[in-house]
Amino acid sequence: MKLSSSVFASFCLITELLGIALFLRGFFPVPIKSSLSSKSKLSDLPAEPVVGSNPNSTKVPPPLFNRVVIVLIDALRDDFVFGPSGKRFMPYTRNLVESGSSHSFIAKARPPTVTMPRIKALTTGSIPGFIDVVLNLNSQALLEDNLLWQAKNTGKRIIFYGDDTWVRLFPKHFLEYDGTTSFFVSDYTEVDNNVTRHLDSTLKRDDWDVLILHYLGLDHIGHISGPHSSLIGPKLLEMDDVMKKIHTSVITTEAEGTLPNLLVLCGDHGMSETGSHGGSSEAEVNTPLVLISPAFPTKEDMGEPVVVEQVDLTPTLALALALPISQNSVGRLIPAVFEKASLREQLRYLHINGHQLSSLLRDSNPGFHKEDGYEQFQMAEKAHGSWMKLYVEGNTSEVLSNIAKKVLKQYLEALQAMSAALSKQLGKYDMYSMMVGMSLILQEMSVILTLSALWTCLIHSEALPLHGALINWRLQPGDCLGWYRLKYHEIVLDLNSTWTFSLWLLGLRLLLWSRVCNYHIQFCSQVSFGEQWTSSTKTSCKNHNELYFTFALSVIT
Ligand SMILES: *[C@@H]1O[C@H](CO)[C@@H](O)[C@H](O)[C@H]1NC(C)=O
Ligand SMILES: *[C@@H]1O[C@H](CO)[C@@H](O)[C@H](O)[C@H]1NC(C)=O
Ligand SMILES: *[C@@H]1O[C@H](CO)[C@@H](O)[C@H](O)[C@H]1NC(C)=O
Ligand SMILES: CC(=O)N[C@H]1CO[C@H](CO)[C@@H](O)[C@@H]1O
Repeated sequence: MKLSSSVFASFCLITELLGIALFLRGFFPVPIKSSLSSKSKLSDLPAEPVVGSNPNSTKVPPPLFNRVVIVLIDALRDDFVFGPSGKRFMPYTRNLVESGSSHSFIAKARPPTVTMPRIKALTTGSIPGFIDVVLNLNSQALLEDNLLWQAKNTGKRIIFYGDDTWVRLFPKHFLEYDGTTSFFVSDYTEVDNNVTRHLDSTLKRDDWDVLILHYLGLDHIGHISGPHSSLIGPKLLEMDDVMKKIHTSVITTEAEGTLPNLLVLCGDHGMSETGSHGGSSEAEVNTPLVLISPAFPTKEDMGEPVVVEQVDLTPTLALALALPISQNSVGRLIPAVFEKASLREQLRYLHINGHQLSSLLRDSNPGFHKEDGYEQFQMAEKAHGSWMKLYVEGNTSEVLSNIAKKVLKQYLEALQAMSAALSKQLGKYDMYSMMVGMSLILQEMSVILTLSALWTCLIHSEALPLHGALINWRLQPGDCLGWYRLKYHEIVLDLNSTWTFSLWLLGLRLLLWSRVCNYHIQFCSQVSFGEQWTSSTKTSCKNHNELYFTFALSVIT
């Protein structure tokens, strides 16, 4: 059979690309998507469950806050606020955390701990996959249902100053914006001054509802000289000043008759001991989350901050502003924020969040019936209905509030289980397409190798050593179709026929691949997504932030 070499070459190329594509499809978890194509609407909300009577409410409870200011400090690690450096360099904020009307949390960011996927996580409530690391530098408008879209859709006016990634993700959402470029890592002054210079005038205006600030300077200092650099202190002091400025003008001075305002301090990801980020070590994953508002009770002492997921902020803010929760959000609301609402409203918040999570679970997991959380939610919803019946009947006894507390607990457990099931699913790999993809590549490699070996020895036997040079072996051609002698230092391998030779090369590649894959699959599934944070994986992963990239490279080469 005669095969033109260009046809053959294109055939090889197509197979290789197909193989790589299949493999990558399996490796990057398919994002969980709701089956509804459009965005969440208030009118889609389920009615409040009431046994017997006809429910007449489908609304979210009224908003808890009037204006919201979100201060996002890039690479703000939890100890920069809650640790000793927080005490030294962020005294004003620390005072609010310890004895102000505030709630403090450690928000766990999921790897990859890189800015763009984190912004997506904070706004959509879903967990972006590894593919987002690749797209980090090339972010495009975010089309998925998200908090900012929902806010804008209900007429909220949003102002943004800071990292221009936001401007690229949300090109039409802001009433006013000023994007700073994160391109020059050596600049840690101007990036922040460009944000702060707008503060004085913006804080005096009353034509906005949501103000988002994204400060990049701290992250840049981390990249330049690490978390123990002498530049960190002054930067944190500067950030503390910003917090003070906002707190005194927006939070403590409120107009009579309006709802209280909310100030949110958070980080997108942390910073490792070397000042980098991207991986899944504790220092990179733990970010502080401080919610400050006169609506919250005053603290007696700080205590240990509760651990929440970063994505929990999304449904919390949505419900607190009376917006629908974004469709693909896997977060669950933070109960502390809703403590002051009436029992009926608290139950309603949990019901809405549970309904959203259970719809997402139903759409993304064919075995959703068997999930514990799903069943728990159904039961809680029923109990909620019975409670509402008593409530509507005007029962005000102690029994009523006791039942409500039980239902609250049931809901919270259901939310936790459903959120965990969804997050786990995001971490699953499609082993089948990975295998098919890999074997396609390998088969194609073996064809090329065999043919090239044949070609080499039949036609150009002088080119034979080249083949060996690739893998650092010295090759001595004997009888061409007969045997090869491979020599590597003292080891001599006699290989009979080109076929055995190709197989041998193939084996080498297979070994390499399986080692890389095995390592990465274990690494990623346990550390990035799994719930089991054993101490051994923790230590073994500390220094492997760059593994995601190595892996992508090894797939492609
Ligand atoms: C429904 O509306 C009626 C009249 O407006 C009110 O009395 C009743 O409490 C409402 N039911 C619920 C469940 O809110
Ligand atoms: C800061 O603002 C100035 C003036 O608008 C602009 O020229 C400069 O590029 C900005 N710096 C950064 C880092 O975005
Ligand atoms: C309230 O409901 C409880 C439980 O069903 C019942 O025992 C109690 O008598 C009711 N109280 C009133 C005032 O209706
Ligand atoms: C290792 C081995 O089996 N070598 C054999 C390869 O084939 C040649 C001739 O075809 C034999 O002489 C070798 O002994």
